[in-house]
Amino acid sequence: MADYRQMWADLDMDLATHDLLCDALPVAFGDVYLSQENRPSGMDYFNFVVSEIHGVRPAELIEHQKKGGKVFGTFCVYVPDEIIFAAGGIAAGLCGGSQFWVPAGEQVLPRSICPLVKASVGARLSRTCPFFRIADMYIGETTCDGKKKAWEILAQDVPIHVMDLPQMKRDKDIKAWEEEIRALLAKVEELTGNKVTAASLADSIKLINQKRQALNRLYSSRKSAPVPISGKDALLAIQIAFYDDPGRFTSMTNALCDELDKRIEAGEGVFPADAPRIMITGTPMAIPNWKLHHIVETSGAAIVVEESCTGTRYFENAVDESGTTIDEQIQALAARYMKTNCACFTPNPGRVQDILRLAEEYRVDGVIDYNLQFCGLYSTESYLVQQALKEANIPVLHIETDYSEQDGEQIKTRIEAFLELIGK
Ligand code: BJ8
Repeated sequence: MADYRQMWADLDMDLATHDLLCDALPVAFGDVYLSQENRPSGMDYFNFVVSEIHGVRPAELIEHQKKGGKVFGTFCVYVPDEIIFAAGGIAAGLCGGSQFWVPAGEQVLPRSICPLVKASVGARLSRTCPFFRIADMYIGETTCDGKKKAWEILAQDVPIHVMDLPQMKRDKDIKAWEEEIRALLAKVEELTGNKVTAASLADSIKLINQKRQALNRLYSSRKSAPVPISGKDALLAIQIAFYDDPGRFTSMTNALCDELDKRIEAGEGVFPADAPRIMITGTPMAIPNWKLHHIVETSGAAIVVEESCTGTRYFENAVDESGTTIDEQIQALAARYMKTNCACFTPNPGRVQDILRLAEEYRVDGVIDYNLQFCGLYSTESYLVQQALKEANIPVLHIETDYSEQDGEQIKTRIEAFLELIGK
């Protein structure tokens, strides 16, 4: 990585502790990613983004701020980036995916909170992530109890606007979400000093839809056998989608997909055509959480789809682009975002339907139901997910884990037994 120490110092980061993270990440990335064979050359861009993870993009965000722009940190796929970009702001996903930040989070949170929340709070309070330092404002949401309470703690340190996400999907809930999007728009206008117009919102809706289309294309390529890209690489791309410049991300992902199309035509893949095809469903895997994918794919199976927020929930369903007034556009945004099926909704039959549909589309041989430890929403919904999969005769394995490496061997043993059971 180039030398960004002055930038980090200007962000008031804890440089000594941050050095430890900078030393550890390239080793982990080398072990997990660079050890793969026959990777598409289009992954070079994503490798570069990771190699400069705390440098290049943070520097761009700071450049934006120097020109008077604002940066908004987000934590959930229900927060509509379109509103932020329409006001000339930049949205950057902030979810913490590293064990490195968990101890700092545990200083202010109970241990029995999911690692994603602990790492996110820890990343801010330990001053060891430039993204968490740069954001002018965080946009929280009322999805789970851990997050709701975490916002109150973070609010002592950074301005936060919290969106009140309904937990049902009746017409009145969709209307309520429209109101929340309106309130976000007003907040973003206030902070940026820019007015959102129907034209600027139309542009940002297109911009984000194009990113969704590129991800859709990437995922569709994984329906082929042999699969032209590893699950690990697809996961990396989608993790980067949360904070990269959307236009650049779209063009780099489309370039990668052009290469994957050629691979498919040539029958070229990264796993043998008969390798077991696995779907991951459940809680998100924020960067650099590559733990489960690494274990599964070094056990000989290919992960071909993730029904998660670092997966299909992030890009499925486009926003209707036909609206010509801000009111119509906000309605279209609310309608699209409320199609996402997170376990924080009740009832949530759409998620089970999505899982069964994706299992068919991606021709999966088995499903791993992945649960971040202490996420009560997903672990409780797991009963219905497993029941539906069993009824459909699709083998399923429930794995509950955190970000630490301690249970790696035990998980590997369970996955190997599961793959044996699948019998491929
Ligand atoms: S839409 S999955 S990004 S809330 S894993 S923090 S739910 S205790 S991340 Fe999520 Fe939005 Fe839902 Fe997706 Fe809480 Fe569970 Fe932790 Fe979670």
